[in-house]
Amino acid sequence: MQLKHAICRSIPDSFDRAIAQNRPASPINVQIARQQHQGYVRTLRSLGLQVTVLPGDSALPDCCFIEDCAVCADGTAMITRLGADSRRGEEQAAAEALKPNAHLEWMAAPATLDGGDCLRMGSRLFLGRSQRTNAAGIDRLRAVFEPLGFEVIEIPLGPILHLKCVCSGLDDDRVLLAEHTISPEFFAGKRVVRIPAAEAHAANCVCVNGTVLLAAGCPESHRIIHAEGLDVIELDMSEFRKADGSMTCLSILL
Ligand code: CIR
Repeated sequence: MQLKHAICRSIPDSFDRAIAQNRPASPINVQIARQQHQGYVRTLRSLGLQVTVLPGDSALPDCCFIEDCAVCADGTAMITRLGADSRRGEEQAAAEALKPNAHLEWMAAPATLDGGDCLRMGSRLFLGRSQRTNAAGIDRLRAVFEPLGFEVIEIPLGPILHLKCVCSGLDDDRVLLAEHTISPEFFAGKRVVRIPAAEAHAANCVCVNGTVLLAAGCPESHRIIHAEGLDVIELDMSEFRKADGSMTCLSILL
């Protein structure tokens, strides 16, 4: 699938109060996060994407993780109801930005879903059932996308935050998966490219038209992806990792 656009959202001043499952060893440095975010946007542009960067909102410390606000496929964008209370409201700006490019669908309480739980590969939507994405959210996603010809495959995640914390698509046929996380059997019919558990955070990568944006400092994953015939660009994501985020979370790709 040829990607053309990305929607990103700037780092708010309050980013050092973003949700973190574990307290980081050192606090988030907002200035460094901004530099890393600029590097990410620059890289997407260098790969030919037209990137829209929405302003951050200090009332929403996690708002740069815009991926969680929508699931987009084939001209339809389902605007999510985010699983974390403190994040509700982030979806409004994303919806405004998506409106010119997509038909919008919405979800209502009690449904919750974070976009980081949804991995699209061709006509399949792999969907994590997680602390953030509940049964009603999954039902709503099915109601929107199954009539459009998508097959929705539910994957129970247990303690894993989001599905794409442990896997992402290299293309429609290849999934990058961190070992000892979820069963490769969920991806029947796809080629599963495994990376070592010690580099699990590298499994959250973005592939833009044949080039993979990979978290820096994961040499084995770099080698494995390169051996798949893909170019790799490493980006330092240290400040996003402290808030349990990484590469996919920072954009909605169209
Ligand atoms: C959160 O806990 O919601 C944020 N601190 C991290 C969200 C990361 N999003 C993603 O992986 N799609």
